[in-house]
Amino acid sequence: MRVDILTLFPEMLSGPFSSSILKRAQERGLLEINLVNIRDFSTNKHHTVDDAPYGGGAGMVMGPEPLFGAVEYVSRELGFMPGVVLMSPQGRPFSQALAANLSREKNLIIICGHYEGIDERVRDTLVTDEVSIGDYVLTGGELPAAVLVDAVARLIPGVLGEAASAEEESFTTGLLEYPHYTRPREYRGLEVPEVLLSGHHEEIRKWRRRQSLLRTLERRPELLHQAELSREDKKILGEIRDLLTGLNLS
Ligand code: 4HQ
Repeated sequence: MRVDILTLFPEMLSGPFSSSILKRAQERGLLEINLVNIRDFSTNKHHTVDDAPYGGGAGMVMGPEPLFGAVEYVSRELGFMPGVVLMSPQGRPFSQALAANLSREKNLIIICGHYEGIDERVRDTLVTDEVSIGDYVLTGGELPAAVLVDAVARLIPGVLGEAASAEEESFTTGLLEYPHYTRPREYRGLEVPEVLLSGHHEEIRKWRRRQSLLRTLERRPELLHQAELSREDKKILGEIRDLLTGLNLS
């Protein structure tokens, strides 16, 4: 996959893609990240990219000209117009499902806005997908773009190891992860749950599933409505609910 990221601050994005798994994905030719400086497409003499809003008010708005210039430059290079994603708090909430859909694309252009945002005509004519990474306000779209690319890239076949992608399958059931432990078996008096040391694979599997369900019920109960639950899961949840009812917390 090739991703062209249009930004006024490319230096904000060189770090996140230069280490670990995303670095290796680029070295292996599975991922290509192109940072495009929007300012390079300003045609006025001071190379400005923003202006005061029509109708008045505080702040500045990124004008259409450099953004159209940058998108048209990239699409001409590609020979076609790929999906154009705008990072914005007004976008649709980013999710694992959206990451999975985007990971099937050959190309993406991502626009990182700054200041009060971008001229609405860019949204109306160039943007195919407006995406928010959460209900909080950042200074620009660069960190959201890094989050989106990270979540998408790890789903591209070959980017994670074989074992990790099989794990992915089972985790995409929509539950929270069970607790993990490694050596030593006792640390400062804190012990690893006995079942994990037992070597009883079926008991370990059941314990982990129960922990996942318990954690999800406690922390993110709304996830249980979407999750794929087996008969066994429903039985375990029933038992947990009975236990909590028995305690009669109130
Ligand atoms: N911004 N999810 C403001 C975000 C954001 C978010 C990006 C800040 C756009 C103009 N983007 N600029 N949350 O807060 O995607």
